[in-house]
Amino acid sequence: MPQTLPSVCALDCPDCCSLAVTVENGRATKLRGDPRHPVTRGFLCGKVAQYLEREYSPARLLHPLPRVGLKGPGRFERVSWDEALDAIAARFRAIIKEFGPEAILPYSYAGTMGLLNNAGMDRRFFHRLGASRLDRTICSSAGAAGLTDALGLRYATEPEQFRHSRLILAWGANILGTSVHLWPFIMEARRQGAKFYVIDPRRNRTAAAADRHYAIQPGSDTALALAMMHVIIGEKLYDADYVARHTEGIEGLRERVREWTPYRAAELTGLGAQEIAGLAREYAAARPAAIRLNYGIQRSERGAMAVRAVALLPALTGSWKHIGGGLLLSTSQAFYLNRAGLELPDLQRKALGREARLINMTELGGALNTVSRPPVMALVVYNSNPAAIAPNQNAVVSGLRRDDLFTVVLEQFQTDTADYADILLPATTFLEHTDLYLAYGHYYLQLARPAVPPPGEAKPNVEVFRLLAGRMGFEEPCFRDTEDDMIRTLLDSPHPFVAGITLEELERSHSVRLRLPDPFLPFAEGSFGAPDGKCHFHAETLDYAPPVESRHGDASLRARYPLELISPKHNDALNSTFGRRDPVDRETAIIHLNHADAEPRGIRTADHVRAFNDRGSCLLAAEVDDTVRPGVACAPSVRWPKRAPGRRNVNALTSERLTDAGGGPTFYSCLIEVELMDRPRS
Ligand SMILES: Nc1nc2c(c(=O)[nH]1)N[C@H]1C(S)=C(S)[C@@H](COP(=O)(O)OP(=O)(O)OC[C@H]3O[C@@H](n4cnc5c(=O)[nH]c(N)nc54)[C@H](O)[C@@H]3O)O[C@H]1N2
Ligand SMILES: Nc1nc2c(c(=O)[nH]1)N[C@H]1C(S)=C(S)[C@@H](COP(=O)(O)OP(=O)(O)OC[C@H]3O[C@@H](n4cnc5c(=O)[nH]c(N)nc54)[C@H](O)[C@@H]3O)O[C@H]1N2
Ligand code: SF4
Ligand SMILES: [Mo]
Repeated sequence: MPQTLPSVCALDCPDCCSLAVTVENGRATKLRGDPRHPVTRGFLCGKVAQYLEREYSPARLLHPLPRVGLKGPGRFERVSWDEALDAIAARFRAIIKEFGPEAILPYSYAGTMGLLNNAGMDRRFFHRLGASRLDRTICSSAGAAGLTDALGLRYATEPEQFRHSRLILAWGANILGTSVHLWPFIMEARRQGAKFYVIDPRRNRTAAAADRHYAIQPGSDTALALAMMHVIIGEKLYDADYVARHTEGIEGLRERVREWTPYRAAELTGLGAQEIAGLAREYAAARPAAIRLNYGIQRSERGAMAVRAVALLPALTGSWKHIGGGLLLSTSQAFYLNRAGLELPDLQRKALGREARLINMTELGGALNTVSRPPVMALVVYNSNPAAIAPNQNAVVSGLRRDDLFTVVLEQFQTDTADYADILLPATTFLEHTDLYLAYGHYYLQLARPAVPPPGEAKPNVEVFRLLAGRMGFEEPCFRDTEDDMIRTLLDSPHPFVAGITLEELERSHSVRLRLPDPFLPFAEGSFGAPDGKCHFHAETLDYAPPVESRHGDASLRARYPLELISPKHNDALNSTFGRRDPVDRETAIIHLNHADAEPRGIRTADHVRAFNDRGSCLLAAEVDDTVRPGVACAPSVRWPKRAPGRRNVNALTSERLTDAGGGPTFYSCLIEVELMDRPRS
């Protein structure tokens, strides 16, 4: 008899869907979105609707595999778990003896969003070891810094409320590609007459479906936001009552934005001055107006400032007062779980007598190649594929190739990173292990139990680090915690948003709304994060300068590399997770160009081109389709480098330069040149 079991999509996606898995004879045969979940609403995105192909792929890793031969070609031979774990522990001991524990570096991100397998037993293990800590900046840290600066708290408008909006701005947010469960709410609003505008350098799937597309130049959003404030304040379109009661510094802001005329912003953004003024007026007049800000705008050099500037707009218009107003970037901060209890950072003191050093994951290339004290001598990679996704790929790969670097990789598939492993360990998928999930695009906490058994000898990250702790002789009881113990620890939090949510309740309901008022209007009455509860404009630090790598940046660099490259997410990919799929591979091998740039270079659609700058190069197929404006190029990400000729993807072009705050990557501030390589015969 087929059974239907609940689960949760663990991918790094704001929607964190609730799943219904049909299981027959221990095998999953169908995956659907749970119709009862208020955000999932019974459907899945295209990539996960086909997840069972990945789940049962013959390419899944099944056994522990030490490498044979050189790093890179990826040849491995099977051993037992005992042999593999003993070998890792022995090597760790030798490295600790010679270099100290900080020579060991974990490298992980959000291959799974499940809290236990993302930041559970692994954190305990590395803290107890005294390993270097990883600053997990690769995605959202600039945006988090900017949002905190603006609001003091990272709360957001609930997705369900977008159905009540009259004007919705998708600002650096490819909703139809990267958070599709917001779309039905937007459609509902539009059916009732709402307008939907997109602010994005390329005409993506979402822009193509919008009422209007503002094709802004990359990295210039702060200029647009400042000019919108110029109009809103100058024409007295702001909510004077809300501003007086719940904000601080309007006079300073008025002064600050006086010089930010739409004409000035027009030059920097590539938009028309009238267009900018019109957008500001419409935004201020619409009640309610909601902004879906996503992480696209903060992957540029001053990305934190850009998020901050945009996030001040709803405070100015008082839009937080309305159901369907405000702004949605991330909801994750509201999940006040006992993360310290899960991760046990105090174990570092036991190992080192202090906090371990912190290494920024965006600078992995630098960390592996520069002499530091101690040098990084061991790398443990899980939930991530740095050989594909980290910037400055040539540096990353030359680091991974180091003979004296001991690399352990926990993976489901043989990624590029896995090819450089000394020991490759088979990992379970979210359908195969227990985990607890918060979300960054809604306010539901969810529990998933294994729906199917793991293939071969694959193990959850939790189990691998538990076993390694045993091998290292760690005797603290926390290393014997079960998954349920860890979930109970997480739920042991006094915060009113989660107080009283129990494992038993989660077991019954699978998905539990945080204890929030319904509707949740986080800043309707102020209650911003500052001690006085106000939104502080502190305009003296609010300003715009173009990224060094942009058309208004370093002129001599631009003379050599005249195109601004963005490499946003592909609609049917999830970073590099689906890089094995042929259609994804084909479409992440494309660079979109404007005619005005392609023609003088003799480039036509389908031509093979080389994209290059001082950091490296990669080979791509041109698509001359004017989805970007002149001077901009767009290469959807993230391809598996080993599927590309020359084994490089666009991250061979991106730099390790960090954002203005938060230590984030600047993937979308990247100047390149493109040249014709050859024309495939048709
Ligand atoms: N299909 C799919 N879904 C995903 C992912 C995926 O790879 N594929 N990845 C997941 C992850 S890890 C994340 S972090 C989220 C990210 O979700 P998003 O933030 O929505 O994704 P991005 O593609 O980074 O950026 C969104 C849009 O910002 C635009 N953009 C780039 N530079 C600028 C700029 O300077 N200004 C403005 N206004 N817009 C700009 C891009 O063209 C893109 O259309 O999506 C998640 N969901
Ligand atoms: N050029 C460019 N580069 C980018 C971006 C971009 O927009 N452009 N986006 C950046 C962003 S926003 C992000 S978040 C990063 C994402 O970078 P990563 O976090 O590295 O994400 P993925 O490429 O999806 O790789 C996740 C890996 O984890 C594995 N995995 C999944 N579940 C588990 C598990 O339970 N256990 C173990 N051991 N492994 C598991 C998957 O098989 C997959 O190979 O990429 C960044 N890189
Ligand atoms: S990737 Fe996102 S939209 Fe797709 S199923 Fe998972 S959570 Fe839902
Ligand atoms: Mo991300």
